[in-house]
Formats: sequence, C-alpha cells, structure tokens
Amino acid sequence: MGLFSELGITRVMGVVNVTPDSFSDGGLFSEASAAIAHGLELLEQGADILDIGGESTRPGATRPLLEEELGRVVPVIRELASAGAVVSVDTMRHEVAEVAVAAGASLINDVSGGLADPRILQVAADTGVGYVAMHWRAHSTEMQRHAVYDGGVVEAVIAELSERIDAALAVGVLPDRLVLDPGLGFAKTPEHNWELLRELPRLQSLGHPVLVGSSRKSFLGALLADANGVPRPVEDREDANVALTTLAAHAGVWGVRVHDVRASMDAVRVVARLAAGRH
Ligand code: PMM
Repeated sequence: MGLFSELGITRVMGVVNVTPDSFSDGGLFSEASAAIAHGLELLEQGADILDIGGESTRPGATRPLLEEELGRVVPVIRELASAGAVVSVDTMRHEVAEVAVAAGASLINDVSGGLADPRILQVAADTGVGYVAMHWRAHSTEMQRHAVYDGGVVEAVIAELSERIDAALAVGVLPDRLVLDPGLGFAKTPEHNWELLRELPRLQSLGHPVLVGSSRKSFLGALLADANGVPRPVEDREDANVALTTLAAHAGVWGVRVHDVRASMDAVRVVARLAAGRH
C-alpha cells in the first residue's frame, strides 16, 4: 500500500518518540538504539508508517534546542528508513524536516500545521513528500489557555485548518499529499475531542485525507476513570483506543496514529474485511 494510493484502507502509523519527556512513553526510547529497536518491532507488527519525533508536545512541555531535536531523530530515521520503513518525521521545524527527508522520511507530520515555522511548508512543497497539517493554536506551555471555541469546536477547527490548507497549497504542496488532523488534545478539552470524533465526516468533507491521533491521550484516561475519579493510567487505555480506531477506520479515515500497532492493525483489518464483502 503506497502512502497516497489505495485510499480505501486506513493506515496505521506507529509512534516512535525519541524524547525524554513524552507523556505516554517518555524516556523509554530516548536512546537512539532503543528507539530503532522499538521502531523495528512496530514494523514487524505491520505498521504502515513509523512516526519519529524528537519534541514532546505534552501539555506544559518545553521545547528542545534545534540541535537536540536533530540529534535525536536523524539517526533513528536513517536506520528505520534503510530497514524499509515508510518514515514520517514529527516536527514543527523546517530545518529538521529538511534533514529528515534527506535521511529518508517520506512524510512531514507538523503538529502546528505550518504555524510554528511557516518555512516548513516550502520544504514539503520542494521535496514533494506528504505533509500532515494538524489543528494547533499554541505551543504546549500555553495551549490549554486556547481551548475556547465560542462558535463550536468543529466549525473552528474546519475554519482554521482551511487557512492552513490555503497556506500549504499556495507554496506548492500537492493537494493529494496534504493530510488533515483534528489535533485531539491540542488546545482541546475532552468534550472538544469527543465532538471532533463525532464529526469526522465534516473534516473529511474538506477533500483531503484525514489522520486521527487519540492513542493514550488523557481524554481516554478521564473517560475510563475509576469510582474515585482517578484517571485510567496511560498504559491501560489501549482497548478504548482500539474502539476508536475501529470507528475511525469505518468512517474511512486515511490513518490513525497509535502507540500499540498490533491491536489497531487488527481493527483496521476487521473493518476492511467487512467493507470488502460489499463488492
Ligand atoms: N499527537 C501527539 C504528537 N504528534 N501528530 C499528529 N499528527 N496527531 C496527533 O494527534 C499527535 C501528533 C502527542 O502524542 P504523543 O506524545 O503520545 O506522541
């Protein structure tokens, strides 16, 4: 399955965070060799894409220096791309995107949709790789203050992503390689996330492939809180996330970004098999 061919089947993007402080797996894979081993394991489980990131975006996180981010992701991208993986780089910086593509990345996953560093759009256009524009309002230290959507979260996300589409297309990003992501948890309350998940078809109606990243996020922890209101721990949110993968795949999204690849692969295969029966 090519990145942008065979659009009927949902891609599973496995997360490889090379960060000391990511909220779900922070620190575990901070060493390049451990990150590479983890990526190979996800590849073995059938991941269609490996998303490699060196900047944690957890609420309140401070940004790494450019050199730190490059040092984290480039060796991992090079190794996993040469092992045959389709690699995506999770970065907001054009310098990182440029080096990552040269090292073998075929997708730029920009959680800021070009707002943090507008030159990243030009890198996507010049190199012809895919580009994910996620809905984003501010860096992690201040994003929670921006979780206010007076006219409705779906309307705002669609309007703000439409501006990002215009900016990307204006510099030459190819429309069929431009992926949209609602940015669950980024300047969003749990209710905002649920509303966006309910209304995925409206996001899809913008005419671009859609990627959804719900895996291990705190709105699932809140949903599954125990009788005392204590959120379900990060490592115990996977079953609920597989339910979301199933729904997203059924809605026909282009991809899901997940930490546990095998379970989501199974869900995607179930949905694909059901859909195949119609032909
Ligand atoms: N979420 C995180 C990081 N990168 N990229 C996209 N496109 N969509 C997301 O929802 C997204 C992302 C934060 O999660 P992590 O810390 O578990 O990687």
